[in-house]
Amino acid sequence: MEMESKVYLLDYGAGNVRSLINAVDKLGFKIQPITCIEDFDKADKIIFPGVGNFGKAMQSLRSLGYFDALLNYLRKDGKFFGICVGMQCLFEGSDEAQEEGAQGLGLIPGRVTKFDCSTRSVPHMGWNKVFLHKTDASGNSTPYGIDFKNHYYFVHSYRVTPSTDNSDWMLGSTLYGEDRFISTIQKGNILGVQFHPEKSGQAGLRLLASFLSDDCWLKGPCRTLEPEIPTDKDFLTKRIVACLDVRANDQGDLVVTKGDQYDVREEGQVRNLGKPIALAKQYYEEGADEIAFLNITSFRSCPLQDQPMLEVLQGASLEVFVPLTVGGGIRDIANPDGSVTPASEVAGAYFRAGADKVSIGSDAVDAAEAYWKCKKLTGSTPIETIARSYGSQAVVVSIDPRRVYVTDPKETEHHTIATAQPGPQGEKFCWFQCTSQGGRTGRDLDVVQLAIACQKMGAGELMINSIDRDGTGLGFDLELIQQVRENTSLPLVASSGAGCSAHFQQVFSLNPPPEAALAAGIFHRKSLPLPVLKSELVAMGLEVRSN
Ligand code: 1PR
Repeated sequence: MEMESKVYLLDYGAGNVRSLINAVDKLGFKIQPITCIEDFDKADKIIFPGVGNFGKAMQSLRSLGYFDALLNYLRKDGKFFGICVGMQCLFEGSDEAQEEGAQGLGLIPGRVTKFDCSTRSVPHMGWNKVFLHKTDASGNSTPYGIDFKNHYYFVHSYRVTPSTDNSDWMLGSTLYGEDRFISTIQKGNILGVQFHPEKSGQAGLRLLASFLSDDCWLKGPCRTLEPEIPTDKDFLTKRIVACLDVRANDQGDLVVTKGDQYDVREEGQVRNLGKPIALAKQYYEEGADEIAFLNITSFRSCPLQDQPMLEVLQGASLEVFVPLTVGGGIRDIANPDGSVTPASEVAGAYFRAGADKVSIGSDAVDAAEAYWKCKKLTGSTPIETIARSYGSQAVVVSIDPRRVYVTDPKETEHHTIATAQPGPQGEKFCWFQCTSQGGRTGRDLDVVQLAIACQKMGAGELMINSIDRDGTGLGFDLELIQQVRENTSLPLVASSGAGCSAHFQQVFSLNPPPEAALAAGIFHRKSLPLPVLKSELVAMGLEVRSN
């Protein structure tokens, strides 16, 4: 019977709603888009997965004529689930929206404001916990299946701070550093979360299922809990990213491969370590917090409709409910008829296919070099155009640096470090040179220059590979990560060289540490499966997400 209830999706086309649709589908429900004002009267339930930015969301609601219809629906206590910006829109307004007429729905007192980025990385990106402030009359302490034991996936730069005016709405709060913000709101039939249930693995699917199946605790008076909120420590986990380097092998099959210092051939053949979608599903089930797909032959030109990774993303997003990143070939694409598909359209195609973030390699190096030539932003680089349309959190820059040794820092104008791993001639200094085309071309740009320029352009995260460490199992290049860390406040993903769990512990012991660590070979070769890695990290005292 419940299968027939009309669940509507309020979408204004700003990013990846594919995962939410897939999650609802996976749970056995059907969801249909709202296409006209009358749909608000027909709906039994509405899900509003705000993606992108507050101003754009509110302007879209107004221009589509949905503002009043949604407000009426909410005032009548219609069943509603707002996700991320979809929850923020219920408040009075947001500092994110400069546009005129971008006030919020004003249902809940309070304003959405930005995290302070002087003390920690912004956006708040990753898996964190929700402290619950209410139970139902019977003392059920996991309303909607939300459980303090679980972690949920957050990605946002703006948040609402609890106040006496909105305390009756606050169902859950979360700490980021010492900053406590509202992460779940609920009153009557209206529910909202700052995190993404469709990206929060099994814990998120349980919450969605609870909303969809009416298995709610909403009826009857509730009791207010005043949980002890520790203010000295948040529960943001260290993320573990499983990376799949994808390319066609010599037989033309799309396979996951893996290089040693970027060389993916063994006895002349491309290493074949499995099929991309099957491996992604396996790593998701084993507890990967994120999956990255890199098209490592993206330097070959290929029109958008022939991009093999689109199909991979479509397939993976049916089965994988943690964030998906896709990289390789995110740039302006020349088509056979001479036309050009701009990078933001290429990215848009990947978001619609199910990606949450795109990762930009070679094009970021070009853009950073151009930036340092004139020290001005053009507004037209792929990083800028994609960040403007889809938000900074959706733009990762992937760096492929290699060490260049010098005996004296005066030999170069690049940012050098004194290294504890001297060069082949005993050189005691080095700089980290950016490369493009997967390490094929060395550039006159170092990682510090790249990181600074990309942050200015609006990138949301940096993935730091190392050609020297890739596939070696010798551990992450801690000096490289440290140098980038000291020069940017962007969230960092340390990559290349992981061989055992102690290597993760080392990289997460940097001060300040990177937000995530990525590995490939140890998972593909099963020398350190994800469940073993995670349990060893827990034993080492690190906050990681349990499956
Ligand atoms: O330049 O925007 O088209 O993007 C190309 C992308 O493809 C870049 O992100 C680049 O890093 C990647 N890439 C290109 N060639 C290779 C190669 O290996 N021949 N892969 C390549 C980079 C590095 C990581 C690897 C980690 C962890 N591979 O993806 O997964 O080093 O490995 P490990 O744990 O086994 O040490 P564009």
